[in-house]
Amino acid sequence: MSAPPPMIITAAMVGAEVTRKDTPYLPITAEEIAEDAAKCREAGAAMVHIHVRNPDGTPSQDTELFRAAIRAIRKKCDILIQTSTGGAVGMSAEERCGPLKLTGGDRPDMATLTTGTVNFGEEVFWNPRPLVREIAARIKAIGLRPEIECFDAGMIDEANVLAKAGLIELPAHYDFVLGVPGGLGARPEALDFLRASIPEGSTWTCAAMARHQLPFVELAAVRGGNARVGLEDNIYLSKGVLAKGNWELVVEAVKRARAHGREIATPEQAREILRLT
Ligand code: KMH
Ligand code: ZN
Repeated sequence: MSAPPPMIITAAMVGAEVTRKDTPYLPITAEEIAEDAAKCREAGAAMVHIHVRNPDGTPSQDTELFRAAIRAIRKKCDILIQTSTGGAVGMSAEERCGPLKLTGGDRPDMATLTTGTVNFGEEVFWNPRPLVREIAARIKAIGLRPEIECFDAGMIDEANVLAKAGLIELPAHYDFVLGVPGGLGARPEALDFLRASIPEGSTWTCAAMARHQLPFVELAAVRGGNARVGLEDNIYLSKGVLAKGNWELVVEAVKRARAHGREIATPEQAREILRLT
């Protein structure tokens, strides 16, 4: 059997839900995001998944805040930048598409696309089909490939429907988001079912929540996939010990991936693996 490709480590740095009360290490400003992103790159991350925040720390999908963050990151390093179109629960499609208004040198390298509705803690991450089609069309219009966010198995089937409608291309890249309360649980057999369900030639990343994050880096490493770590999904390096930044979670992820014999992808290799333009 041939060796798996280098493993892509993504740092989900900011999110929309974690606050400075949860962890003082959450980056909020463009400068803070860029500084942590550069350290993530140094530690081995090939990509960052970013949200942005207003100066008071509340979640935003504002185009100009994304522009500032993207410029600040690119000034410091060559890490790939994936912007969220999920935003925060309750945001409109228009609001969520804020980063997709960035073109030319400020265009992100990739954007997320959630293909179905899911309970999200005590709330609902609302993704009705017309909204999903609209976001998919807008990602396509600026020439990006989406990362299909799968909080549940049916979201893979829905991606097939979008492909039939010409809104995304297959094979695609999927992110299996496991362990969100209300979504699919972080169980190894769930991961195995999902990866067996995606179209031939597709690529996948696993983003497991909270205490599952680092163990699932190892499962992904063994299964030849990729992994996402970071403060959006988990603020702890170990039980009761806060990670001192996204970079510290990347350091640990890289260590665990290497222990399972995986090489770590550079941004250039990740661009090729993910077929990004
Ligand atoms: N904040 C969640 C409601 C994404 O970035 O595409 C949605 C989310 C997904 O984080
Ligand atoms: Zn996100």
